[in-house]
Amino acid sequence: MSPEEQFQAIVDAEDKIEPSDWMPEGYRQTLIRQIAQHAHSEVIGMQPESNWITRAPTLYRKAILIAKVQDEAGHGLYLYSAAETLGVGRDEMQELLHQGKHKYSSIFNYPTLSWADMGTIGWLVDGAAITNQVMLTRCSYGPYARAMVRICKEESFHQRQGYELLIRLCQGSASQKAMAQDSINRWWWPALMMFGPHDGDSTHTEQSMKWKIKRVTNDDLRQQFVDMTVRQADYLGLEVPDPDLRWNEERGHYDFGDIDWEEFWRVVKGNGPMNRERVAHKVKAWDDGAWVREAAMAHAAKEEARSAA
Ligand code: FAQ
Repeated sequence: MSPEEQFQAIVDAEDKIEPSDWMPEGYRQTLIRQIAQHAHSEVIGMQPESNWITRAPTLYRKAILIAKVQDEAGHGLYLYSAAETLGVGRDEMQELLHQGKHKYSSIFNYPTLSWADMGTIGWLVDGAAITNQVMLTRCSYGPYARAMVRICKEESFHQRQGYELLIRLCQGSASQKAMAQDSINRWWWPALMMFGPHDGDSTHTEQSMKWKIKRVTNDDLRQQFVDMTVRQADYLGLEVPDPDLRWNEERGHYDFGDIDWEEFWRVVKGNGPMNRERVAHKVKAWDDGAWVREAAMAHAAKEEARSAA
């Protein structure tokens, strides 16, 4: 058997590929791209919510929001570590993100305009993230799959806190319910875009499915998300902003309207409502934190010298 055939046999047998195993260069590069993109999304994804920490309406909600934003930082760190096992450096990944050569999820380029957005992000954005990430716990690459198990547990907690926040708003005054409706109006379509282009337009799906990096296609995941979420919107008494949404008895799924793909590509290519601000803020945080990284390195070097003495 050639190394390629041996590799594919391991994947087909549902065994894991580990960092020291032989792997095709394309597999390595696909994983670096996807895991780095995922890590960057977690880190940039802290910005829309951290924007509301100082304005949380109660101490209870503030504590929850701080914990959630901190969790996202932690997810970024597990994922950067998983990417590093493939031979890419953390500083290199930061550099590529700052230069606009690495992507992050389109969803984080939209502004958070009201307190209800904290609920909607938990419900829809974390909800879409889990729908996508449950399949990644079965990814063929061991370090990524294992990181995803832990991340999914935390994401499902995030999803529930967001939904609970919206339940409270929807049981509140008319203006609180209107705030929740306005929020779902703005986040519904961007949340559906998180799953990526239609399968027919997806560059990587076919190969990634063969390598068992992805286990379910973009369109199938999006459908799963719609089927789950519409019922949750009904329970809240909120309208999903899609006039074409209806239950299809024959398919056993909801039919839904067309996504604005022009908007999707505009945001992915760096021209969404908040792209420039998000990257500028990230670069500033990286530069401002340089002294912390230098101090940590100096401390580690001192410790090493002390234990060698
Ligand atoms: N945004 O061929 P495909 C979270 C790009 S974490 C931007 O279908 P693939 C937690 C794609 O990269 C959210 N770009 O690509 C949280 C490719 O371009 P490239 C992040 C997108 O990789 C919650 C091109 O389009 N989750 O939310 C997007 O097979 C709250 C063609 O696409 C992950 O990253 C997009 N939405 O499938 C944090 C999960 N979609 O790279 C804070 C892991 C596609 O060739 C607060 N990633 N593109 O230049 C994945 O599962 C996959 O990468 C997909 C895309 C499904 C996202």
